[in-house]
Amino acid sequence: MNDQTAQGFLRFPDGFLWGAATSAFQIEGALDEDGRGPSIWDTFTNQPGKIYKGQNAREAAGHYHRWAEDLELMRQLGLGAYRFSTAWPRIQPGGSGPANQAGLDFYDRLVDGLLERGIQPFLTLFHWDLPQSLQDAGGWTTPRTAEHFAEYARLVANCLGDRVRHWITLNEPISVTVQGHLFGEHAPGLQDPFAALQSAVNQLRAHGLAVQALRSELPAGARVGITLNFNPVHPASASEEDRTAAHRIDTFANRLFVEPLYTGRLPADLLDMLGPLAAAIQPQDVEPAASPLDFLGVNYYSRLVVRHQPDIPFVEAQQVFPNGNEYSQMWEIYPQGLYDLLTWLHDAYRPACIYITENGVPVPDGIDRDGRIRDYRRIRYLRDHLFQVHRALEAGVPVNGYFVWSLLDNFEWAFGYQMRFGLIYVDFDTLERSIKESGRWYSEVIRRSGFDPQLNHC
Ligand code: IFM
Repeated sequence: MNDQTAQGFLRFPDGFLWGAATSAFQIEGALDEDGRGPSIWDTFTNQPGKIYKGQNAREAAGHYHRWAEDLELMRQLGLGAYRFSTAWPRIQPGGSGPANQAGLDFYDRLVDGLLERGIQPFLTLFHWDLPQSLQDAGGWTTPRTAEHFAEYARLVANCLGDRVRHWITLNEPISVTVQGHLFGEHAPGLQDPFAALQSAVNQLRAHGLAVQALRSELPAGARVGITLNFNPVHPASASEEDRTAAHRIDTFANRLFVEPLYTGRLPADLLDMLGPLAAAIQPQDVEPAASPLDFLGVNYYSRLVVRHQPDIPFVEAQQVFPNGNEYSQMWEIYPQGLYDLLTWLHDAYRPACIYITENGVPVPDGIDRDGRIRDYRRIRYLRDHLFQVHRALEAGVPVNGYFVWSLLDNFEWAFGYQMRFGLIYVDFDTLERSIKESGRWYSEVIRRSGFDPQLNHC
């Protein structure tokens, strides 16, 4: 735990929401059932060499058929909220046109099941599974996809708006832009800076149009937000060059999406950095993104340490991994970054309300002889990050809830099933579920609305 001073039990405010999160493509499986259409991730996972060991999400965690069992597990954990995404290709198999009723029915049952158990649904409309037919027509490189997204938002709001209070438009648009359109590590697998930039602008536009559509369909009292992921950026050294490199990456990784939400404009220094590339976009297309929000969803996993690297186009910076820091299978473990991030967002943009919509760590868990899953590293990670959330609350940041990523072990995109993020272990042969030690620990945190940071569980 970083910079922790001796103190007792850390209590979170009354009404603080404790949740866990998932996304449709990562857990549902049943890709060809009940009229679901193909998504860009179905296509991408079928291409050789894209996913660890050629794995796919045809079954994933089998949630489409095991949703009732999963609801029971959520109840057992004592969750106050559950963040899930609706699969656009289940609801509009071709990406536009009338709703596929069977697709909507699935989420209808899920929402009723959550409410029966006193668990608040947080619904994300887009967590990366774009209908393939929209990709064939240009995907996020065309503003038409933004119009289609608003229509889809309207359909879902009409069906579930009487019961779902919290709505999230997009999940992590920067990942779609960078990993999907610049590095080609995610669907749709493009490596094209022009397309990347267009995807950013069109996602911002889609978000704004969807907020407007949701506001016109949802009852008063509905809460609308977006989920962005952030990585505080630190220079590898105190040199002027490294500090400039860190600023450039920060503009791209952290400010590209949040700034238009609060100003209606792309960051001016971003446009300078892009130079001739900026001709690929109409900057005024992002104006709808400034439609007022009820909350900001924040995903936090790690920070970035960068150094000057003139060979890298536009940003002239490169990530480095200093020796001596603690790393997980994917990223550096840096809890202090969550406090820094929350206080920065509060100071810079004053969001009315923040939910941590994802935070978690991959751990190579296994079942011990006695049936227990001793994922102590995850407990330490969650404890140390919650400690920083508590610090941010004390500093006056309006954090209203926290969601662990993830409820279940699931399909971790290009890493396939190699990365386990769940509070609940999934045996991917049998789909049997078992609550991990971290799930039991989190359940106690929820029950007591806090924890004692001095207690060492590991
Ligand atoms: O699994 C992903 C999730 O889909 C989006 N946020 C980061 C998680 C861990 O990589």
